[in-house]
Amino acid sequence: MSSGVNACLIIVLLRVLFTDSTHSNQVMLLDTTTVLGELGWKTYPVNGWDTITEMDEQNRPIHTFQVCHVMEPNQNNWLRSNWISRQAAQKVFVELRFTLRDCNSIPWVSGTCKETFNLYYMETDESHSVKFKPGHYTKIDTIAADESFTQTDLGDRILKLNTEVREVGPITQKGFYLAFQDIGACIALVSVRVYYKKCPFTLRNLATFPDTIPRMDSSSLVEVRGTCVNNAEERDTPKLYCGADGDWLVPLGRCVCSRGYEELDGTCFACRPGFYKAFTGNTKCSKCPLHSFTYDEGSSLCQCEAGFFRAGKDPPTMACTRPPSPPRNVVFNINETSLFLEWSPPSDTGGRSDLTYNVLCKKCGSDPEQCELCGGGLRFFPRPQGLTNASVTVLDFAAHANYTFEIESLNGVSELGSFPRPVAAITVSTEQGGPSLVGMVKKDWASPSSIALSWQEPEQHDTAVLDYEIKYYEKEHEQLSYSSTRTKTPSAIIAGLKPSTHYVFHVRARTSAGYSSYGPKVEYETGDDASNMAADQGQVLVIVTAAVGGFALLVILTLFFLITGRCQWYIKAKMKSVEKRRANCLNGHIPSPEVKTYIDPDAYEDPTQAVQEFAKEINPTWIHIERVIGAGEFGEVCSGRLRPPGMREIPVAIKTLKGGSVECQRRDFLREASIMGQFDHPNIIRLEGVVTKSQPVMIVVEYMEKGSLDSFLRKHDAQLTMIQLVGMLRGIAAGMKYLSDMGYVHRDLAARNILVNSNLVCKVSDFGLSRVLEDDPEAAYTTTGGKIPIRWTSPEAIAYRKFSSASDVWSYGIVMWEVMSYGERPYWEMSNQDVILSIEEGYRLPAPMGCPVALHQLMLHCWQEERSHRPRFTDIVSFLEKLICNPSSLLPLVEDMESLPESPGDVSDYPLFISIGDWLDSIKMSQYKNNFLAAGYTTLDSVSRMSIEDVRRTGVTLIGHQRRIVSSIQMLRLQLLHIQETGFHV
Ligand code: ACK
Repeated sequence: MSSGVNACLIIVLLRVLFTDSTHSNQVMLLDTTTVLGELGWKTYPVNGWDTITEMDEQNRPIHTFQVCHVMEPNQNNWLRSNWISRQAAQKVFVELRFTLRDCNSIPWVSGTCKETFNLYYMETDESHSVKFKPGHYTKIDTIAADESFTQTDLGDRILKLNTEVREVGPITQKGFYLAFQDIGACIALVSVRVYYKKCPFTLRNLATFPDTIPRMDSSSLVEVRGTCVNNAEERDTPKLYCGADGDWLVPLGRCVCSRGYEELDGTCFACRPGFYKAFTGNTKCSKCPLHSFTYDEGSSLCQCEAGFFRAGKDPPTMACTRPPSPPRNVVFNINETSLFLEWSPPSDTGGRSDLTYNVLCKKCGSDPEQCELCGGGLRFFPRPQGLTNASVTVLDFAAHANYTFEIESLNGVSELGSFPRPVAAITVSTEQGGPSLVGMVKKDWASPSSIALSWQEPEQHDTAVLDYEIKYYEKEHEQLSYSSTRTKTPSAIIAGLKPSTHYVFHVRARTSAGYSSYGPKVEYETGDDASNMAADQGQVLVIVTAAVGGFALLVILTLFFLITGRCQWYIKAKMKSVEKRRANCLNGHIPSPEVKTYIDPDAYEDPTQAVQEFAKEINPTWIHIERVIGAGEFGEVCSGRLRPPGMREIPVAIKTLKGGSVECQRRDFLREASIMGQFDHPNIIRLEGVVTKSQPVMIVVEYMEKGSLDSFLRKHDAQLTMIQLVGMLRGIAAGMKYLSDMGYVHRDLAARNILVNSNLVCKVSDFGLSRVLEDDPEAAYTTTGGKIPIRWTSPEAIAYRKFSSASDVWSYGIVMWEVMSYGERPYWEMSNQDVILSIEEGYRLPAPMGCPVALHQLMLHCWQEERSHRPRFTDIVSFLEKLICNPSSLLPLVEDMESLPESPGDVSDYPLFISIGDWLDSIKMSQYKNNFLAAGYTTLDSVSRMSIEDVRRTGVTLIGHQRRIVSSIQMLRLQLLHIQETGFHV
């Protein structure tokens, strides 16, 4: 039977099938379909297999091997390939495509016809043709057809092509032969392909990986290390594993583009001029920061424009900045003992926030050219240099002197700017009748350990000397230290001295107008006789008791109570006398009138009666509405003017009741007027009247130009002076004192419910009892069913609706915190539930940045769990007035506390966090844990020393988050200080 049956048909079909069927991970060692010339394969015996080479339509040869001796028994026909080089392969794949005829389809062949053939190979290094010896060949497999020629019912023959692949290996010699043994089948072998597999060259994660041959053992992978593309650097060693099938597996590590280069389609391209990339990584190039430029490609840093600089620690991503302009509006306030200088920040901070001030004191005579530095006598609080607040207190200045203070603003790049730096100067004369110098200091007697001195009283104008200060030191150790003591009389016995030692003394006087300068220095020697010691000690005791006991005790007590903030006792004990003095201090303070009692409008059977009693009816024609300023629960809030006949026109805010409101809404709306109408206080929003007899129903109140306090603070972040802030707090407290004196409990005291006028006077508004709470978007339902503004409300009011003036005091503490943080949201994004839990656990809001210790301590008192321990509004008003009268008491800031020797107060009330993670969790800043760790802050101790700059450098860019973290760091510092002092460790 002819083996050429259908051969042509097969060939055409296969040409189509084989086209482009190679894979990129296969390296072809032999492909009979692509061999152009004769194949040259050998057949044994020669008449066994037939080699047929035909040309396709493109004139390419098609090699086919056929055998079909199915009628004859005992067939043993061999076909042998040429020598095939194995190249890099350890294991090769042999792919055979063939057709095999089904014996059943051929009549009369049973017994002789076979349906399989055998595949053999032989390894050898010899590439030249070796003699064929079947016994040298190793069998790979018996190959059977999956499909064969079959015949349909209609007698049509259908072509079936088989593809079989066999693995051969390991192959160790340089090459091999393949052999095909036919034992009596009808076969057409249409292609033989021999290949091995490799993992092909590839580019992954900016690293290249070379062609790699897999291991023989299919279960083990080849680890391949990648090489970074140009201008890229290893982040983690880039690796891939080459699998047995020639697939790359498990990519590990990567390369990232170097500084000045950015990634695009797997390569690193240089940044364009005007762009830069400061860090290695797969970020994009960025535009040069403000006030910087680059004309080069591939820049990692932009240069600063002329006049702009980068400080050493400024990141390259930061805008270039310049030194600040000088401070503005320097003012002073002087009393008998202290000179308070205050100024406004420079109009141009140079683009930086690390602003500080240096104060230099000069004494100038009549010729302003001949000034000299003030010398070491003056004391500056907190310090003369590196001030972070725009104020300083000067102590120990001499009376009858002219001081010129030069104040310069500095920032992180001041050193790089030009010199001399511009300053703001102010001259202060202390010529307010201060004491003149004391007369000559004489030695009355000396013992081995003491010296008695006396001097002439200074010539007084009309102020009495309060006391004298004697400063003395060992002559030989002048530079090391000095001591001082005080006496009320013009004599003193200085005890505790060394025998036979020279001491230098100088004395100054203090009157209500301040200190005199120190008188001339005198030098006296102690005696060498020990017998007078007992007498000395007796005298010293008297002096210490009289001088130190009388004056210093007062000073220490005052400082103790101001600074440690144990103000409740203090407030109660001291406020009565302060009350008397405050009228002198606060201009325009009006003593409270006789206090009335508040009457609940609900006590009236007919609520309209309450409105009529407490609110004036206004004729709507007197009202001129100008514009809508907001939306209230019942309708729009407008601004406009009110001009009752014969009276001057005043600006007003008009709350309207929207049309279509039902009777109960009208009643609720007017209830606020019935409440407000009962109040008359400069810090309570004033009701001008109501319109009830025509539509729309209106409530007319005084106009508050700056709107509500919370939005006002947010708009003026960090722009108010400490005295302005405390003044606003005092106003709110005064309004609340008035309300509590009248027996009215507000229940919704919060910055959003305070209005501010153009003079920054704060007035309490939003009255209406439970309705207020329904109205307040902050109010949330509690487990007991009420609706309560959780963050502002005391624990007892939340837990069992125990509202009282004491719960208003708690809310007032929160308002203080809102004010001192310029409208930050109390407890930030903590959930209401977390707020309640943390309060129960003793957590209290930390001091906002720049908050004086005295104010934070007052807040903490307002947040005492036991409500009877909280201060009353009357105490709060008095305390704040005292602070206003003594601005220096506002100078110690919570962040400066470490430098103070006193105990940090009630910090033990705060939870002690154990890890940085716990701490960040507690302030809801968990997202920065990695930033802190990456920046090397691994202990709370190291965190407690961080400045705001350090916090920024860790990558905290949002101002609100910086604030929150810095406030908490201040608290942390106090805790650590407390731990050190008490020895209490977690
Ligand atoms: O924050 P604001 O500007 O101040 O927006 C709200 C808005 O109306 C809705 O309550 C403002 N507002 C309320 N009462 C007065 C008032 N007496 N004077 C000025 N603005 C007011 C408030």
